[in-house]
Amino acid sequence: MKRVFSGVKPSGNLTLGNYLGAMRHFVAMQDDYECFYSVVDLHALTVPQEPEELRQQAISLAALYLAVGIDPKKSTLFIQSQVPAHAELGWLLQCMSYMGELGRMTQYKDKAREQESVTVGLFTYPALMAADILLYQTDVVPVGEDQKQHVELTRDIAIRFNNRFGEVFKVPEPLIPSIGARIMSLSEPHKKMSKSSNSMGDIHLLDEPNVIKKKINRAVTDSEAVVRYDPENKPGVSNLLVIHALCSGESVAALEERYQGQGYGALKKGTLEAVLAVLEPIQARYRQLMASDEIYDILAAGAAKAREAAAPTLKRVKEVMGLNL
Ligand code: ATP
Ligand code: LTN
Repeated sequence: MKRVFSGVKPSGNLTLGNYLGAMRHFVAMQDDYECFYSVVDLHALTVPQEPEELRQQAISLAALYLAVGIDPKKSTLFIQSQVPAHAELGWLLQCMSYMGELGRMTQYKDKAREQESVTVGLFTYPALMAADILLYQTDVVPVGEDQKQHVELTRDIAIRFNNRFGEVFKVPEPLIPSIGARIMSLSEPHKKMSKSSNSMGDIHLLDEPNVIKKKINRAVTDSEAVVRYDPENKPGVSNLLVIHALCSGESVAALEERYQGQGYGALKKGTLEAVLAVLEPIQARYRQLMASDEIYDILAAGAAKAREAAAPTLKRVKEVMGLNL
């Protein structure tokens, strides 16, 4: 079976963007691939975190992985910091990465602008992400559009490493969904919906239904009053159409047809119903999981499996680099 790896940072409340652009696909891939899914807490540390909050967010994210449908019998779910090979290979790959290529990463440039002081970890983060992926000899990395550049860098690092030291790493492919790879903010539809922005434009997976209603009702549209998919000229309306389509399982074209001649009120009402139909069952499962201790056992077993799967690659890397005295 081919292998899948992907990770989500425990850096805030997950958004509908995380779900539609990434996690929904994680669930769909479980039957056809051997999947490794991680709560990448080491990555969250690239910007300041409160220790207690980070711990809680890591557990909450693990519960959400399960609530959206990750099945621990099929997939390996684990917390990154419980598998030391990530940090170890991360360092080795930092020594195979160039300042120039890391400096070109757009996520770094965007996040660096938002920070008062920028840590070295924020800069070298893509080398750690490459380690996450390459440790498991991953074939496919399902991610949203914003992570494409990092997966491409991972490929470059893997190829460079293999050229220098021999065929150690599988060179992975990104898998970016054709629709929903970049869900936009409802209030600023030219920006991506983001879990760390804390605005009315972001629908969180754990938002109360009345909060979601308020956010969708206030979503920015335009003055044309025509429901048409045109991301360039009608980013707000197009974003609502994509969210609606992905949540209700209909095509964007079918929705354009359905809402023809109706105002944006009808589109927003339909979008709200579709979003709640997806999120309410997830929220119910999440509450159940958080009320039990089951999750700790699942994560301990996941970490043990991940440690075992990661060990041969790290051993081989150390051998070829001359670290096996
Ligand atoms: P932050 O805003 O804290 O940087 P993030 O949501 O961008 O967080 P992650 O939580 O690590 O970052 O993202 C997990 C996955 O969700 C990634 O594959 C990412 O590409 C995807 N993703 C994030 N935001 C969106 C979005 N708005 N639309 C589609 N996919 C998204
Ligand atoms: N960089 C990603 C999170 C991430 C990831 C990974 C995704 C860390 N390691 C490995 C896929 C594979 C982000 O910021 N969203």
